[in-house]
Amino acid sequence: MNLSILGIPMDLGAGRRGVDMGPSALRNARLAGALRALGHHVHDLGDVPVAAPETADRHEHQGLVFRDSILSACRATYQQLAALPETVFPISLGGDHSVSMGTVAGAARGQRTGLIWVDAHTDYNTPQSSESGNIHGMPVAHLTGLGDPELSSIGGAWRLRPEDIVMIGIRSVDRAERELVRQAGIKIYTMKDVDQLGISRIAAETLERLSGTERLHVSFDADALDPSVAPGVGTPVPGGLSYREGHLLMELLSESQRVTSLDLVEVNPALDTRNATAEVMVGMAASLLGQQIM
Ligand code: B3U
Ligand code: MN
Ligand code: MN
Repeated sequence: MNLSILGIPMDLGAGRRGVDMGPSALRNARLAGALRALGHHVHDLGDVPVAAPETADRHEHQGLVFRDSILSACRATYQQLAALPETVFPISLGGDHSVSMGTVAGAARGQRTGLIWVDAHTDYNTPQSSESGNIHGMPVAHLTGLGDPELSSIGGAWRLRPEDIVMIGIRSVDRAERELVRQAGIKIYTMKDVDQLGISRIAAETLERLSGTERLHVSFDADALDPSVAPGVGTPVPGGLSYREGHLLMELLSESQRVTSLDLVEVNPALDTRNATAEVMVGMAASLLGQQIM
């Protein structure tokens, strides 16, 4: 496959600094080499320009911290990805999860797209429901058309349908956010569901549910994994996916040959131990892109 890597060194959407170094950490953990070893053609597009928090206008547009700078970076991300040939598989490197307002819309190429959101959090806050004002807790709501009108139209008139979203690994949802997720009808697999059903059944149900979509995007937030496996994240939540649960999910999605794009986000090297979290995430990408045990 032709893979294109795009870095979005963004930490404006998160409550803690340092996640802007995620793209460097993932490249340092030999992302491109691991994927080339699987036989792919890998092209690195470099990084999208993102304002630094020290110089950006924090101006809290209706409670949205750094809204204008995040909007510009997500628009630039969208434009780069939307311009790629349809046969190219984009891998976007965050950055905090606000980048996905641009990556999912761009990778969709205007088509009906299923979204597999692997995360401890549902990231379905609106500016009204958010308790923090941090935009990385809001990307999915904006992708479905809720919230700030400009953030929700980064991909023009294209929208993600709530019935085309499946979330896996969930264990931290704000009170008002929970109501929004329920109302929208998004399919959620909490960690309790992972424990009870097992990840292989969840993968099969997810693929079945999203069988009507033309494209399939995986957005992998490092904090979906247990903090013992992925310590370098800004908002660690105990009780996450094990190393093998993460890999098995990626392996089963890989077998389906239906996934068309990927995000690796929320890797924060400033909070990591010897780049372990970036290395684990590179492993997840390799499993999604065909690496097999035997
Ligand atoms: N739900 C909280 C916390 C949060 C969301 N995503 C992350 N943290 N990484 C919020 O701020 O919206
Ligand atoms: Mn997230
Ligand atoms: Mn998260």
